[in-house]
Amino acid sequence: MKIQKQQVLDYNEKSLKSHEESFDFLANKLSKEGHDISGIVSKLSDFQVAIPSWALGAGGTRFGRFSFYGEPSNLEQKIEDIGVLHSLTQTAGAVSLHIPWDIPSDYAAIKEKADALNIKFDAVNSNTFQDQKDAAETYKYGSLSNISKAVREQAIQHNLDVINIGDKLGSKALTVWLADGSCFPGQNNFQTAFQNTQDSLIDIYKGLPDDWKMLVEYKPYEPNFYSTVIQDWGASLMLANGCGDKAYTLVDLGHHLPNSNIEQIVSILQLKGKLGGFHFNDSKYGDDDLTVGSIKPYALFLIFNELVYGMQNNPQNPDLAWMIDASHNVKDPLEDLIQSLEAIQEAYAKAMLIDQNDLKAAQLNNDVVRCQEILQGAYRTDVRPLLEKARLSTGGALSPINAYRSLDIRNSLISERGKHTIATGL
Ligand code: AOS
Ligand code: ZN
Ligand code: ZN
Ligand code: ZN
Repeated sequence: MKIQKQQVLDYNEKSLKSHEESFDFLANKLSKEGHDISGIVSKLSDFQVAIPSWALGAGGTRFGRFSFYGEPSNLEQKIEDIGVLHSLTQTAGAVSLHIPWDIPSDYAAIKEKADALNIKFDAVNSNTFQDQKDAAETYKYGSLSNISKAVREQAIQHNLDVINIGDKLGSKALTVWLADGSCFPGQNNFQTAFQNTQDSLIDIYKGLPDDWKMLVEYKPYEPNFYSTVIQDWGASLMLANGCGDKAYTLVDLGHHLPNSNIEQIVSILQLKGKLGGFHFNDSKYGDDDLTVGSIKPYALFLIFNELVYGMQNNPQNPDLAWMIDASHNVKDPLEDLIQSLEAIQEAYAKAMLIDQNDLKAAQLNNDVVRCQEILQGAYRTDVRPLLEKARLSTGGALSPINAYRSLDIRNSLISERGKHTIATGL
């Protein structure tokens, strides 16, 4: 499955005029207000988000899994799906692999396929939350934190193997997310579990190539419901600091207790130069992994406001690994990802409309009302014509979702792959 450039051009043809009208109107208005429209549009075109390999099939819940049909059943097909997303959105220029779900059987062939579709390999994810086939030790009671040295060593070795796999593909980061924790009070010694985790991470860190990063993801609960070893950004930051300069905190939007001020966390981590990566999704209750922007788009915008500020003012913080970590079981996964990519771009574009000088002046005057007006003025702007322009300038579709439907991609995938295919993942 591969979308040809001409198909997208033909599809765009009929909406071109109405796009131009709405773009000109908006660009004119925003330029008068002092915004650099071509600068914003080119930043939008440059912004690339990695697609998680595990989101290309319909996600499961612990109760069931319902295929959306035509799912990719191997890594080649997953890359092809991302190629479809990238052709339409021009924003999905990377993939984040999960090992062992995505071990390549032929590295050269996978690289060639990804290169041809202009897809890079972003952070690779290790998996010590499931027992692997034929493994000597079990992760039932934890991995890097386990009281058993043999289990810890197995988990450390797995992470080193993942680095090795990623290295062959051109990845430059390892994401570590641990399910380690306890379900009942007294089950674990908190200090021992934390110290074991730190020591294990240091062993992994020692195997990290010089130009790699280690991204330490945190999450307050699930699958453990009493305690999680890396429960929050504080724990993650301590562990990253304990490893060294190449270790950073990774923020997954769904990994916070209700009403946490995520934008503030993001902001302070950037100040400290320790924000390494992002898992975008949305949630109503917990780690719901819903489509980005589907529940709390204003919160997403406020997060982007801090990210934009950080990108402009915090040279001490490295470029971020932008990734989506969303999946569920009622939408076509590719349509879902298109919606997520659009929501990310929209929040980014709106955040770039915040006049940081005006905002600073209002803050210095303690003009609270004006501060809110500045933020909400940007938020209320319909920036979709800017997104369209960014896509158009790089060969993408004016409306990726409509193009996906009008090109009937899902049915092509079904006829190519068959109906009852299952993508690896959760
Ligand atoms: C788990 O909750 C985390 O979000 C991880 O990023 C995990 O590796 C990913 O969701 C795949 O299961
Ligand atoms: Zn995540
Ligand atoms: Zn998660
Ligand atoms: Zn999640």
